[in-house]
Amino acid sequence: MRTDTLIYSLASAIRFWRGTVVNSPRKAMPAQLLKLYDMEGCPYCRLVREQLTELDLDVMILPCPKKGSRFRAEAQRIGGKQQFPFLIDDNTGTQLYGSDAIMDYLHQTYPSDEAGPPMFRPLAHATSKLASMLVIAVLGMAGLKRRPSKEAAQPLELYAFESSPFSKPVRARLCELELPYILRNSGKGAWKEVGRATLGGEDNLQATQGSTINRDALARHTGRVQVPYLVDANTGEALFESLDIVRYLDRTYSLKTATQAQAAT
Ligand SMILES: N[C@@H](CCC(=O)N[C@@H](CS)C(=O)NCC(=O)O)C(=O)O
Repeated sequence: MRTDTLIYSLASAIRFWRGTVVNSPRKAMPAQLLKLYDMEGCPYCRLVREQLTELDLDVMILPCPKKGSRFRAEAQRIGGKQQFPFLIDDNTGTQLYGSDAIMDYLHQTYPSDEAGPPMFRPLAHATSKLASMLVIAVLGMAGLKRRPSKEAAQPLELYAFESSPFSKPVRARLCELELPYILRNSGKGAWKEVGRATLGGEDNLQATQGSTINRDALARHTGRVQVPYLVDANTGEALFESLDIVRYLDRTYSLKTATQAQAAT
């Protein structure tokens, strides 16, 4: 098993695999995409992203790694400080800092039919910090430190769910490269689907059809329900497989030399 997969799996286990299963599939997304100024490796941002998976909500991620030069200044201009997570919801004219305030807001504004077990906040904060520390200890500043990159004219699109150990390295690289992306949250429709990496073939696709908006879209467009899946409208590229996606991002957007990028994968 890859070291990063093992570490990200352990981190998700520490978080009790929150951010895996949707509470109840959403019938439609909010009219305006939510926006989250986010740092992938930040434990508070993780809690918000877990909830977005469980509430089955898409979100525009505006990555703000340490020393980031693209969206940090924007967050400061709009909200007054560089603190992450920072949520903007144009559907209600809301701007919020603070993971607890954001989670309370999302819970009230976008309730689901079957709310999942409530997060006991002190435990959520403690375990999320522990998960981040584990990742930093073994994988370094993954998802925290800026890598010089070319700008993308249009946001990329990523089908993923928060706890997925294969989605995590892709989100980490998108954050490091400061590439904005629409996170198409694709949480599993039920706990019984956990552990099944890929759904393909007619029987499996029948089972997953309509389970969530994004899983349904994946099945329709690709014939496969597997995450991560990246779509890049800038180049017309669309691909599965975390390692291939990270290599694609480095090749296309990183300003590091090819050798450095190769060493980092
Ligand atoms: N209480 C806040 C704490 C958020 C926080 O401390 N975020 C850190 C990142 S983990 C941050 O924004 N640091 C400033 C920076 O990275 O520039 C919350 O729950 O959202």
